[in-house]
Amino acid sequence: MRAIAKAQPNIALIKYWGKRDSGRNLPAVGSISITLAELFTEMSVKLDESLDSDQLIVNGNADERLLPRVQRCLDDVLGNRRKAARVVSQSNFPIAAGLASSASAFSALVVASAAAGGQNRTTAELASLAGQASGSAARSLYEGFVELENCDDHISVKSIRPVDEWPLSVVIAITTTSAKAISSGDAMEISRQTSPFYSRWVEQQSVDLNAARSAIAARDFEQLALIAEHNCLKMHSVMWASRPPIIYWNTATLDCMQVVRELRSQGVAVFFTIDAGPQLKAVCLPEDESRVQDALAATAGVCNTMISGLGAGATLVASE
Ligand code: 2P0
Repeated sequence: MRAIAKAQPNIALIKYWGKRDSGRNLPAVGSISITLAELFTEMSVKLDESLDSDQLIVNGNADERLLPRVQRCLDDVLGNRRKAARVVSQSNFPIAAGLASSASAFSALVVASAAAGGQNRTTAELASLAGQASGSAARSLYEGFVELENCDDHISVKSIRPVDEWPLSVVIAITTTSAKAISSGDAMEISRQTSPFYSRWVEQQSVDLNAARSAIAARDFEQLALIAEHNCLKMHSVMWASRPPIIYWNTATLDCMQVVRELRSQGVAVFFTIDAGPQLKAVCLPEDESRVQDALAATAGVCNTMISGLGAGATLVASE
């Protein structure tokens, strides 16, 4: 009746932005991501009939704001006649600040709650349930390079290259630890309804997915760099052209982009990507990670840096 799961966030190289079915949280586009190794969320779920109601503790504090979303996810996994749950989540990185904390949190939540309920679900089922809670969470069930495909009425997720076949490093430049002003779910909806670029974004995504898939298959860093930066800037262009505009960057985000481009012009294999927040993620070869980290740490406005390799999908740590 109690289980603990651990999951890592993932960083999209070809991004998910927009939903085709908000009720079932189905994405409008496919995406390709890398699952990280060193950042993680550990989630404990205890089903306990002596509890009056569900409880959620995030990093040591009761979290009433996130509770309804967690309850919906528990209902999806266990059914709404389930016992009350005590859910305790601990992450080793800032949450709700564009570091994909919902991906690690909800993928860990589905794994832990299914195990606490004595269920034996396939990874594909768990990914689908995680995706209902948070689109990007479906990818954190899988290791290394992961593709989420949009099928007729469901998603299909798989690892397209395991970690050991192409180890890369990710250097994260944290430019603020405050929570973002607008959730990505709300921002996606504003983009869908108001951005003149949204329909083109959706139409063109398969071209970017094909290019990234080929680059990953060939381990062609330069091609992956070009398509990932293009796709990231295109997603942010969709947001900037929305009404009201959605601008997640700060000046340090822009300075970090310049630093990465400068390093690349000096021959360092590195590219950037930025999600729904002001943090910049620089993807590079492991031998260059210290150089990239030093350059980003020395950039004005960067308050912290973190390094991660690529890692495994969500795992069950304990169940009793
Ligand atoms: C991604 N993002 O592919 C994109 C890039 C942010 C920018 O998926 O509404 O928290 O819960 O399905 O998964 C962040 O959105 O959104 C995200 P919901 P989620 O990683």
